[in-house]
Amino acid sequence: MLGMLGLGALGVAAAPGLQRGLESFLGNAADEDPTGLTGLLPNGGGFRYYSVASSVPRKGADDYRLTVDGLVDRPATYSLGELRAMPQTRLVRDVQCVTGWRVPDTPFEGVLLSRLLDAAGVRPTAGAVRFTCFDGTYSESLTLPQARRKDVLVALRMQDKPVSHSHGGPVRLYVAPMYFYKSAKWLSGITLTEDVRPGYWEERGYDVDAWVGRSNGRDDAPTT
Ligand SMILES: Nc1nc2c(c(=O)[nH]1)N[C@H]1C(S)=C(S)[C@@H](COP(=O)(O)O)O[C@H]1N2
Ligand SMILES: [Mo]
Repeated sequence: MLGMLGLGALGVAAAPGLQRGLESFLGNAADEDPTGLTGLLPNGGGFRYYSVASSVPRKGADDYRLTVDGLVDRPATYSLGELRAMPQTRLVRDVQCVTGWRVPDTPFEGVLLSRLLDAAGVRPTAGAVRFTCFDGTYSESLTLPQARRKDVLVALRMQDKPVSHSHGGPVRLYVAPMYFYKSAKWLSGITLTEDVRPGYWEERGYDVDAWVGRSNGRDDAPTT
């Protein structure tokens, strides 16, 4: 409990853009809710749009690039068109933010992360994957076995539409079995590393293994 209280303060200190941009709107709500705004923002279908960066460039078919590098034999860079041309997988699961809000039965569609890892030829020394974002700030991580799961996507579509800019488009990560903070928005880099490098919220105390219902989110989070 003390840990979580400490976390709230840390999260706010580390997100000055958010505080500056939204404090008039939210008052102190963000103090208690560092990873998912408390529901005061206009949102589509139960989602809270969330960004720790104060502004994020818009990218589309002309200028979007996804790099796969690190401990791989064949580093690669994909355009949006190239990702769209690959086989697409569709998943329909509940989205669950660690702070409690959830959106049931949300379709995501995209390229299996494991396919991109196989194409890159992961070296035996690699044990983890680090994700970086073109917002310049956010990062995430998965162990290699987690990253190879069939319910982890490099998502191009969400709610049966191209992923919108606010939801992290044109390409975001979607880690279906974990809290939504694992699903990095504005995905631009996939780097194979030896060990897990904790991501943005993980450096601020949230669990690296963010299984819904089995990590340090809310005690009452449902186990879907
Ligand atoms: N780049 C980036 N990705 C991010 C975040 C962020 O602030 N920046 N927030 C995370 C958190 S805590 C949540 S709940 C979801 C919110 O996704 P949404 O804005 O599409 O609802 O994105 C996750 N991915
Ligand atoms: Mo979140």
